Amino acid sequence: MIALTRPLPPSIAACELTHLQREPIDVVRATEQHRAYERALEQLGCEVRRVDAAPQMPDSVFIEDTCVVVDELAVITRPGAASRRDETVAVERALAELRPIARIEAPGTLDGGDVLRVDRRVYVGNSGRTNEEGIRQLREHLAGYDVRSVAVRGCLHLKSAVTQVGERTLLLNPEWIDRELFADFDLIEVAEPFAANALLVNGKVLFPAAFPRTRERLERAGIEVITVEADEIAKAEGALTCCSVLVTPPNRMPR
Ligand code: CIR
Repeated sequence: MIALTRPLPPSIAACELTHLQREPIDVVRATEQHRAYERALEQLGCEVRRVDAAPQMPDSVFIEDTCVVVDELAVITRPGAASRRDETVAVERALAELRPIARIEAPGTLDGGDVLRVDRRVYVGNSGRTNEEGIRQLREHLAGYDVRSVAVRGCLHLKSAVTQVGERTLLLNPEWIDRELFADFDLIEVAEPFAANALLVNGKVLFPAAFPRTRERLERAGIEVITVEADEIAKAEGALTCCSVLVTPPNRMPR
């Protein structure tokens, strides 16, 4: 598995914030946490490829929002926050080596953080960042996938509220998303509000050290959990999935 990441920019203090109060961000500590995250991805079997740094783009470390990658193609998004739209240029360049490219065009908006794919099913959060037109365009690009628009409330992105933690298991915060939407999955509910964003990599789950009670629930369900410190990055309203894009190398894909 290839993990695309992007260096943490020194301008991160000027990031977009929607549900959080602005707090000072220690860039040195945030950078250390980001490096530890990249090391954890390597330990989980990923080849980490860093997209060119964008020091003047405060949210550029949150690379997940700039694209949606499936086996067949990569869809370059049009992020909902206007301040983030230029982030896609370098990501598109990196992805062009790995997949055919499609794009979300105006007036559509879509953030990758709103897209949860499990096999051929794709849930897309109709959030403050992603609009119906963005979802319609994504559905057109993802022919053969079952693309479902879902409402999220009280959080930034769909994947703030629900992520995949096992083949048929999702971790979810029922305050922010309806459980009933995922009735055909096994569900684990968070024990801490911001704990629903976990990153499943090669059968193991990367998870923030800040949420031990939710971690315990995952482990009780037989899930192998690797923790990383991510509290400094969390002050920019970013979680773990946001900091990478996982891409199956073209030569390892089923034909
Ligand atoms: C933003 O508001 O766009 C950034 N400060 C945080 C983005 C986090 N991305 C994600 O959850 N996928």
